[in-house]
Amino acid sequence: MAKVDVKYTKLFINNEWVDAVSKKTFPTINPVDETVIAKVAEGDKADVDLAVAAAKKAFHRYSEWRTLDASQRGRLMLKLADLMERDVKYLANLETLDNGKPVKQAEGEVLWSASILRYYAGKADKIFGQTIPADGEVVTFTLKEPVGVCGQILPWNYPIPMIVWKIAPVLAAGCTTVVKPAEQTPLTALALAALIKEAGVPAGVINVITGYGPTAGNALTHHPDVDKIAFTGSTEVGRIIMQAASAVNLKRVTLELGGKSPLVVFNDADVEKAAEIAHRAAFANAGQCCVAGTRTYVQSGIYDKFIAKAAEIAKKRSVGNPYEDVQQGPQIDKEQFDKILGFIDAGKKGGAKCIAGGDRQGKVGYFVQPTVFADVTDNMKIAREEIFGPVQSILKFETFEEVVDRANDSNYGLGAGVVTNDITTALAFVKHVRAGSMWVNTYEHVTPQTPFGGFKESGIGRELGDDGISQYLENKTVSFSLPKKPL
Ligand code: TXE
Repeated sequence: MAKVDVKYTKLFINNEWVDAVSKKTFPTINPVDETVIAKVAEGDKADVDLAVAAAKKAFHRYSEWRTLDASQRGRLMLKLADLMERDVKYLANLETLDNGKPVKQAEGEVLWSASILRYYAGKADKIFGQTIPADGEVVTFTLKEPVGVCGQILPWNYPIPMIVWKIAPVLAAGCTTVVKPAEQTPLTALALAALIKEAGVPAGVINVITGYGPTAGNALTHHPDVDKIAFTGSTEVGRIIMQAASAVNLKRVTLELGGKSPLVVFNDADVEKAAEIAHRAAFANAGQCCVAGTRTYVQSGIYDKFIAKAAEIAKKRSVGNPYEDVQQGPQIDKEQFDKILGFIDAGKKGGAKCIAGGDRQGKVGYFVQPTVFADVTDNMKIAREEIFGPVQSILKFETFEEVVDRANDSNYGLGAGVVTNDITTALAFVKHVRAGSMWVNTYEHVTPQTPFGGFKESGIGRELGDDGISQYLENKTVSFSLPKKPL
């Protein structure tokens, strides 16, 4: 196991490291060997109040942050991206320690996150309104203004990318924020906070409160001085957050929630390539991916060949110590591990055919074998609910119309994929399947420029791309009365 120095375990408020008001701490666990890595400050309402006050002060109309040129906000973001690249090894090793993902993958995620900061850095001084030919004797224009103090609640599956997805548009738009990382993975958010300070971001602009959802998270979503909540996590908590956001004031809300995304393979596809695409779609990040393509629909003409290949690839997938050259580390925690094994059990008992994996791996740590079920039918639990683990369900279909209906028969609508060489089939599929991201002959291609988010119960609003920043802006309309209509 690599030795990683855990440098930061306190709350980050107003660019200072402080203990929780209660002095309480909570343990963060290494999912490889189930040992305690560190004790981290357990923030609660009193700490959230302090952090929101700091964020509010930093958003005051005459503050350093509000009076900074927009281009300078971009410069700070570029600096932060450079610092992330400088510390890529440290950040990746820390991420692997806390989350369990393979360290090579973690490195890629740090670099990808830096590219997102750079994308939004370029936008900082390109946020502007319109002039509008309004009726009457007026000159009318709009101003795009920062939405204000934000509260941002993060999941544990991609800790570094998730904090960057959230803070990049905050910085570009000129907002301020209080971030609450997931309790399973608090360490890299704190390491990033240190870089935010080093980059020169003024005090109070970004604050990080580590702690639990029902306490710290709840205080943030109910705080009267928070103008907007951004959340990534389960649909269940998404509903709670939406209610909380309207309980005290009326916060703007963006939600990025769960999924049960379909990937459809037509008869004309190359079976080997299609099985590889489907494998990556289902197993990336140990299946802990909101857009994971976990419902693999395969047309009957190639079904038998496909399932044989899918099982072969899954059996070869390397699982083990994430500091070694493996494709998959452990699941995040005991709760998720038990939940996934429960789903595997339900798959077996429900009549699906387990053709790869089907059990835990080893005796210590939260490792699960890459598992493939064939002959899955639409009403089975494993075909309907989000498993969030390395489990692929393969279902057979006959016709285009049938599979479009079945793909859409879900409360979720985050991602969908299609593998075919027929452009008409691909475009018709893209048009008729209801999901926020569609991939043709590939899967999970997410870039800084591409809006990301869900239809139906997979969420509200979009992150990344132009849409991502618009969720951090208010549109103010200004009309000047004139003695006569201007030219
Ligand atoms: O999520 P939670 P959990 C799905 C996936 C997974 C399931 C449960 O199916 O198996 O959710 O995971 C904070 N007020 N996804 O329990 O509880 C919490 O502290 C305010 C999909 O980890 O939704 C954490 O910071 N905040 C997903 C964050 O919400 C609250 C990624 C997410 O935790 C809160 C993760 C409350 N009342 C899980 N309760 C994706 N979309 O990628 C909890 N939190």
